[in-house]
Amino acid sequence: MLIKTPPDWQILENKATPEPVYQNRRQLLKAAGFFGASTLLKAATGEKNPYPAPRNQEFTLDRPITPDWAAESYNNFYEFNQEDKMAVKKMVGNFQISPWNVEVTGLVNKPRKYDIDEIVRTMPLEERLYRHRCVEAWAMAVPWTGFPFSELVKQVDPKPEAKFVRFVSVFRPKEMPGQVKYTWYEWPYFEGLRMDEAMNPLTLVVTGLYGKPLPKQNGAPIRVVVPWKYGYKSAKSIVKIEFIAKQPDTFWHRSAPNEYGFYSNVQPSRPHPRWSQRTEKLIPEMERRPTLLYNGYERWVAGMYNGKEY
Ligand SMILES: Nc1nc2c(c(=O)[nH]1)N[C@H]1C(S)=C(S)[C@@H](COP(=O)(O)O)O[C@H]1N2
Ligand SMILES: [Mo]
Repeated sequence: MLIKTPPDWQILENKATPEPVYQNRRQLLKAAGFFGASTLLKAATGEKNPYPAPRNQEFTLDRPITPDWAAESYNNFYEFNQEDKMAVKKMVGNFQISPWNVEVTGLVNKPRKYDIDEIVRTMPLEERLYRHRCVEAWAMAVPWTGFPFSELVKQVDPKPEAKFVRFVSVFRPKEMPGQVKYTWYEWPYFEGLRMDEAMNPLTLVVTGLYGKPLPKQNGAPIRVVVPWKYGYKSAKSIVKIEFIAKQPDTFWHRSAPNEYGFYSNVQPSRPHPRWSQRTEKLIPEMERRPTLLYNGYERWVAGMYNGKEY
């Protein structure tokens, strides 16, 4: 039997509620006192739903918010698929995100293991509108929910020798087909930041997107977001955070040293061997715009650099 299915973009486009409509509807429902049974139960037991978190008004955009259906169906997540960004969402079904622990270790006085539920319950969650820029030149602008990485750093109390932070994504070959299929990569995915970059107020630990828990394809249940750097610096589905003395290697630098440096700050005048970085394309329409230095976050981050980092 031949069943003709329309391409995904089409389906999603038709079914999608535009973001402003969705927001208004939520507000109306709230005002009318509409709360689901689970919300009531949680209220009765003293457990509150942290989503949506209050929006931090410091972060505004120079472009429209990307529709949720686009940000949640056009993904780079090589643990699942590297050929087809729209396939990731369909391949995450077996990926188990609960229970989930994050180990914070290395050169710290108070190493600890966090349970994801504890993080969501106890950390100061806020919503931030951030631009996101992939090195492949596609870009989006989305409301992440999370908390400054510096809040976590405070709790573990790094030793003076800690100069870098290393993030390690989960290794689950039974649930992540890309970790089996793409044998030439060094799994699990790993990334890193210099200590001052990690402590920068922009560096966010993210657990939510569009006022809801992070979808699996976007790096559930917990990822980091570093908005002034190319997207690959923002590791998904993190299980380990290590404080170390020496600059760590990274997944992409290891796989193609001439293409990916450690810093990877968004820099329109420095072309990547395969992608000129002069302009970018906003998903889903793919309209072109000029790339902004440090992805538009110069005010927050330029002081950390002398312009030679790559
Ligand atoms: N573990 C892991 N983290 C990852 C990736 C990945 O393949 N694996 N891709 C990176 C890249 S290249 C980008 S652009 C962003 C994409 O995030 P998004 O799918 O939520 O837009 O995740 C980054 N984090
Ligand atoms: Mo990317």
